[in-house]
This record gives sequence, C-alpha cells and structure tokens, in this order.
Amino acid sequence: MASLTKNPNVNKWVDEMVALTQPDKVVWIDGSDEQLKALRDEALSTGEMILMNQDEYPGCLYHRTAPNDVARVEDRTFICTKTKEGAGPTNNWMDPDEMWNMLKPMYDGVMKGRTMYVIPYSMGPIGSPLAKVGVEVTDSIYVVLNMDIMTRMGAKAFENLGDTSDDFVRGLHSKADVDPEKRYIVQFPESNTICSINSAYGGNVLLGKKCFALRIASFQGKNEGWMAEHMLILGVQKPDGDVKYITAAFPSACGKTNLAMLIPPKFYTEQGYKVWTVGDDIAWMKPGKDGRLYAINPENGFFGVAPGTNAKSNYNALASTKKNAIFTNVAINKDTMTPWWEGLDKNPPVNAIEWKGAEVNGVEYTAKGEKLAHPNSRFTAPAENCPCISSEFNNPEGVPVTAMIFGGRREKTTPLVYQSFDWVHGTYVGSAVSSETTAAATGAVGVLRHDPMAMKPFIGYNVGDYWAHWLEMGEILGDKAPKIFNVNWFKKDENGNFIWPGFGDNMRVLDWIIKRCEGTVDAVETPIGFVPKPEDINVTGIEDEVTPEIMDKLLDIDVDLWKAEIKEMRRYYDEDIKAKGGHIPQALYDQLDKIEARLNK
Ligand code: OXD
Ligand code: MN
Repeated sequence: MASLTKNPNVNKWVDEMVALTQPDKVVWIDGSDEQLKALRDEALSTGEMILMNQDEYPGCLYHRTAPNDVARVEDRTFICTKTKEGAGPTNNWMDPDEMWNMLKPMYDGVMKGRTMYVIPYSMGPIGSPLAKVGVEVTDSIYVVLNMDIMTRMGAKAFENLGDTSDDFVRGLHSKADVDPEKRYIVQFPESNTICSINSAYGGNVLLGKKCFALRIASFQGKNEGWMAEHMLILGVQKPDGDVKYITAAFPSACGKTNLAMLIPPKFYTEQGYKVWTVGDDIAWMKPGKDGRLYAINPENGFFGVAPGTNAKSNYNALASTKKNAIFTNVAINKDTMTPWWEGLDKNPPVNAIEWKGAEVNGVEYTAKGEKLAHPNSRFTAPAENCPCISSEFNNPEGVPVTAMIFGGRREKTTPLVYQSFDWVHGTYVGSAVSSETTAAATGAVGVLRHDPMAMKPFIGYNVGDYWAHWLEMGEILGDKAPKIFNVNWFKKDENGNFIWPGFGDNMRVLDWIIKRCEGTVDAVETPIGFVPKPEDINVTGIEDEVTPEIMDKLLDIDVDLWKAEIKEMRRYYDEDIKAKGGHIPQALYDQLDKIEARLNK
C-alpha cells in the first residue's frame, strides 16, 4: 500500500523497517472509519478481540493478553544514550549500538506471515505548537485500535509534520512470540527512536504514551525548553465562571485518575463550582506568549486501571467506558457480555469468564479470594466520552497552569497539604515525592519508595539533569511560575484509620490551593512550607467526620518525623542518586540544609 506522506525521512525509515521485519503486507493507517471497521472485523474474526454487548456497550471490544504480559516491565526497560551517565541512576542503560546489535536479529523477519501497520499519530491536538508527531509500525491490530483512542491517529498527523521535517519519533513494535525472556522496551532519546518487542500489553506497546510522551519527550523538553510531566490536568471553575488550571503528579495507587475527574461535594456544586478534566496522566508544558506556563494533554483518551472504578469512586471514568472503549484483562459476565472487575459493584457475575479466559462461577471464585479481573486490567476510553471533559481539551494553545501539586501515600509525616516557599523549594518537594506501597503492588506493604516527581520510571535522561531542568524552567518563568504544593490524602490515626475522606472532598484542598494562588487566604509558615490555618479548610458537610481535633492531626508537622525525613532525603540523594552517577544540583542540597536549619530552630 502506498505511503500516506511525501516526507522522505518517514518513508526511508518505514522502508528500512519493512526490509528488516519482512511483513507479508504493509498497511498505512489513514484513520478512516472504513479502515478501522475492517480492522475491527478482522480482529473479531481471529479472536484477537471479543465483541461486548453492543446495546449496553456500543462499539466496545475486549482483549485478553498473555498471562505473562500484563504490566509495564521496568526491569526490561532501557534508556540507551551514548553514555551511561546520560541515562543516570534511575534507568537501565546499554550502549545504543550494542543494544541495536542485540535487538536487530530479534526483529529480523519477525513479521513474516504478518501484516505491518504503519500508524501516524500526533501527541497533542493537530496544529498545536506543543504537539509532536510519531510513527509506530506494529504487527498488532490491538495496538492500532488502542492508538486510535489514545492519540490523534491517521493521515492528519502528517499535516503537523510536513513534507521535510525529521522531527518525528520512530516506534518499532512487534509482539514477536510474547516471550518474557526476550521482552525489551527500549528508548533511544538521542535518535528519537523506540523499540518494543515480545509484549502486547498496553503500556509496553502503545508507544505514544509512556515511551514517547514521557521518556523521549522529557529529553526533548530539556533540549527545547519545555516540560513533559507525569501529571493530570484539571480545571476548577468557580461560581463567577473563572477557571483555574492545576496539574498534579502522584505515584501509582494514589487516586490520580479520580482526582482528574473529581466531582465536588454538594456544598461546592450548589454554589456553582465545577471540575473539568483536561488530562488524567501526562502534561506537556511550555511558556506561552504571556510568560505563563501552558499545558496540553498529549493524549486523546484514558488508559485507566479498571479495578476499583465504580459510580462512587469515579463516576466520570466509568461513564467514559460505556462506548467505543476497549477492555483489557477485565472479567466478562458471560450472560450479558458486559465487563466486570473487582470494585465495580458487589455482585460478581455467576457465569463469569475470568481474565485468563476460564469460565468460572464468579461468586464462588471471588469468595475464595481469587480475582476475576487482573489487578492491572484496563479500559482504553476516548476522552470525548468523559462527562466532565474540558472545553479546552482540544485547545492547541493549552491551558495556563496556576498551581502544580505533588502527592504520595504517607501514613504519617506529610500533612494534608502544604505550599512550597518558591519554585526552587517546590522542585525539592517534587524530588522528594515518595509513597508507601499498597497491597496492589507486589512486595511488602507499607515500604517507602522514592519516586521523584512520580517520574522515576519515565525520566529519559539523568535524573539530576532533569531536576536542573526544573530549576531552569523556574528561572525562565520567574514570578509567572505556577505555585507548587504537596498533598497527602492518606494520613492515618494511631489506630491505622484514614482520617481524611478523600475523593470528592479533595475539592476542599483544591479550594485552599486556589485561594493561596489568588492571595486571598493566609497560612501558617512552618519549617517545611506554608500550612493552612485549620479554619481555612472548608469542612461544611463533613464536620462530624473531620472534627477540629482531626483537622489538627491532618495539618500537624511533627518536627522529629521531619528531621528523620530530611535525613532520609540526604541518604537518598547521596547513596541512591549521587553515588550512582546522578548530578544533583547544589540548589537542592541547599534546600536540605535550609529545611534542616528551620527544623532545628
Ligand atoms: C500508568 C502508569 O499506567 O503510570 O499510567 O503506570
Ligand atoms: Mn501514569
């Protein structure tokens, strides 16, 4: 099939990939409805996809991955820069030539007997000055159908690239034999190239997402003066109609998607407050003409974790899955051909198909403690389905960012919310993001993991240089820089009970954050930052739950715990980063000294 572009750089690279992988057929994805329908029909006929109930879930499909292929594989993910130092201590590294010499034989002839799909896509709205183009070649229809939801896919993407530019990210994917021993997810940031092999699971194969929009883009952003962050973007509309945009980064299992789609408590909705979603996972941000920082969501859909999603925890996410969505590794109610997962409701289907494909009695199965859906099962849903999608979602200029939030899951130490003193301190706060593990992750529960800016698996270069880039951006933005905050929804009392209700009630914290940015509320200056006065967090409607005593606990700064926290951060900088080749900016060490001095006062 003829190429969809005159761009010789694209055509040359695709020709090379065809020569290497030797597919029987090459199909350029134009993104037309007819083409997509034909691909859907083909995938249904081979069993790669399964049709869900078309009355209840119109346009929805189901896919099951190999049981060994259900999550991102960080131990098999590489950043291949010329030097090991370039990749830094948070990444696996191999010399680019050595890596390619290892991968090349694995790709040699791998698509024989298969079709190669050439997918042009834009990360970001077509025509946006912040958008970038990628081309992914793949032997998976599942990838094509997911990329259609997650990106602006098809011939239109080439409009952004033009006929001569070389500024596109090359993505080579083959599911090969789905052999976990030969699974590699490899980024070559210096040559805008991604290679993925032996996986057919979302995060490893939808190359526009983590591989491009975070790992490669973070490197591009450093060189080109912008930022690619693992952040949701939301807009809070106030009763007067003014909308303030906030971005937020959280490690996994902290309710990021729920915050992105928050429904405010009645007290707020009655006054006319609304929350709009611009993005649930990734933000690309660049200074605009007025000097403020503007953010776009480079994605076009949500690749969300299904378990735990229900009408109460996230009504808007659930609503987004009701049409034209793809479900991966959830359970199926065999009688109705509708999806089910743990936490959707309390009624597992009796006639269930569990995520690996076995027909089971779902009630008995779950009673034994077995999971019908894989804990990392997913929905891929078009953003346009989301009832609270922002009117600015497709705005090519993006939205101006007023505040940035970091967060983590911390039983003690970290108060409900605090504001950093300035951008440099806020960069320190981002570098100190850490979270305690939950039962959802493998390994021990309650172990503290450092996850700077919630970007640890996604920084495409030396983490210390990434922090230095944050500091540079702060200098460029000056007094127009967003204010930086830290939140913790997960504080517990002496008995191990959560003391903040979370979910929609997090609006009360967003409200304080916005007021701080507007300069309309005071705060208490503490050694770690500005903390709310207890009376300034609105508790109307939850007074019984969040009593003044509880509010004191939520906002408490325990000096001894904080001294231990700073000691741990010093150890982390010295041992985990610096001793392993990370370049820590002196300004961040200075922050440690300053916080420590304030704590010792
Ligand atoms: C994701 C992740 O899937 O961060 O978004 O792992
Ligand atoms: Mn993510």
